[in-house]
Amino acid sequence: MDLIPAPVSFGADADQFFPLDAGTGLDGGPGTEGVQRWLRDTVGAATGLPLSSGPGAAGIALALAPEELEPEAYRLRVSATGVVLTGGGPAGLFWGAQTLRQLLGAEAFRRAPLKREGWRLPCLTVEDAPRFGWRGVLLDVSRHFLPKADVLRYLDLLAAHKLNVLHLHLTDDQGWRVEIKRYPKLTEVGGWRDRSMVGYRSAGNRDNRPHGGFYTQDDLREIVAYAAERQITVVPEIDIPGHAQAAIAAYPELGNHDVVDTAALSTWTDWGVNANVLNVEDGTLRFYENVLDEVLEIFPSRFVHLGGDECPKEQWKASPSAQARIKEQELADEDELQSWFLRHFDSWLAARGRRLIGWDEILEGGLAPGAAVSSWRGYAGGVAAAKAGHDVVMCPEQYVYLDHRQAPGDDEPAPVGWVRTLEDVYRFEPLPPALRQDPEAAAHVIGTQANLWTEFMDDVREVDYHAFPRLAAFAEVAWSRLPQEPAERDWAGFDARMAVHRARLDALGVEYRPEDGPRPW
Ligand code: TNX
Repeated sequence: MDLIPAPVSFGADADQFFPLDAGTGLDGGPGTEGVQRWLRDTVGAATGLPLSSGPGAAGIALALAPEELEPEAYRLRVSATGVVLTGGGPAGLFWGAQTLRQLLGAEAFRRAPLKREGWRLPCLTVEDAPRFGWRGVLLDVSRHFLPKADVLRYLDLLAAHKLNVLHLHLTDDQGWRVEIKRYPKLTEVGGWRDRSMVGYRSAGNRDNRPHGGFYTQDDLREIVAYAAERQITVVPEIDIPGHAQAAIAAYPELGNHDVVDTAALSTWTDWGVNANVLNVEDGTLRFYENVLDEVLEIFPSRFVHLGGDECPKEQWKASPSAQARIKEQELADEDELQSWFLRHFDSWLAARGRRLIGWDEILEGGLAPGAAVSSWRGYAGGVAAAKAGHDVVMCPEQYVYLDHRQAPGDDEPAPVGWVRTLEDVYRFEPLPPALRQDPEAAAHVIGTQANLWTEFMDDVREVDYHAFPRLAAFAEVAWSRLPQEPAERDWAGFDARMAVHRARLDALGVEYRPEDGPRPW
């Protein structure tokens, strides 16, 4: 039936169908209301059928069976006389509803009906459950701001692919995107810059137009609530101690003012790794605790991402206050200083019932005790962390960096040279051989993630082009039970299903990379 991601098991009765019409209703007990609402709002809108709920409504029965199924698992039975969708929890039920929509055909992905008759579901039984609990996508809303409406639309796109974590990269050198009431200059100053670099790490070539924007706390609460209705957790990232020039531009006292004139800095207009990192003074620790106080109020996510990537240590080497901290804490070097800094926030978060996750550089100088790791520079960091008993999200840039080109050729819009094709993503295996041979360590791989950095994507059309169709392949890697040996994967079979899936994306209005790309626009 061309489902993406492929379900665990699937059995169809050929040429038998359940017809949906104006009389088809939804029937379900407590805990199924959210999925009923979603079905009515989306499938109802696309089909023009009322799909009314309530006593006497019949046709599509929704049920929860927590004693029988895992929370994210579901079973979908369609017979000629009715549909029964059972979820282990509301999440499983919701993922089952996504499958149901795919079974109705691409037209069910529109927002208004082209026809009101002839809707039918094929008779079948699907049993399904995800491989990984963390099936994430990073959206970098810092390098280029993505307006709220686009983020909400992305949550719908993630849900349609059974992806359940949106990692929002909210701060970086080039922009601070989260309103912090106590420190308004973070968005007033750090939310804006006067131009962007156009090439890849090639200073000098600028577009000479301003960029910026930020989300109010209410915007973010809305995003979190909209995500929760779709069984998606929003993980906020506040990147420290590197990738922080926007914050330093707003509050120069956060930078290494004893070695550079931080008051002269502005929100960065270049891409790459930036030398202007946070200082390690008490005032900076307090500042970020206050920031995180507000962040925790907005985001209920258990994990809070604190970055930790690409923090050059030159300024700390020169800074008397950083050196004093190294002495005071009896640290060996600047790597240990970064580790000390993150450990502080690891225990600060732990005291508030949260957990720190950071990029794999946080392994250098020693991993904070409760920290989880996003392994981006290949698998090695993730393997080391998992073997040491830390949780890991595998997101190696060699496979799942969606800012890398989708095909060779200088006419591809992403100036980043590496090529990660749809097939490369499909053949990505989150568990490398070193972990497949070590089940105890492998159990610490809580999931996988695709990362979309937006240095070169200044609107949602660009984001669509780079995200899709690759996110469809990634979703199958994260959800389905594919052969772990990449060479054994049925790429041709997936490619054939993609032909059907592209029609779904068309109906949703996703401007994915055409098969015979690059894009014509
Ligand atoms: C590395 S991945 C970065 C990002 C860039 C990305 C570009 C990571 C933790 N750091 O800051 O946007 O490469 O591909």
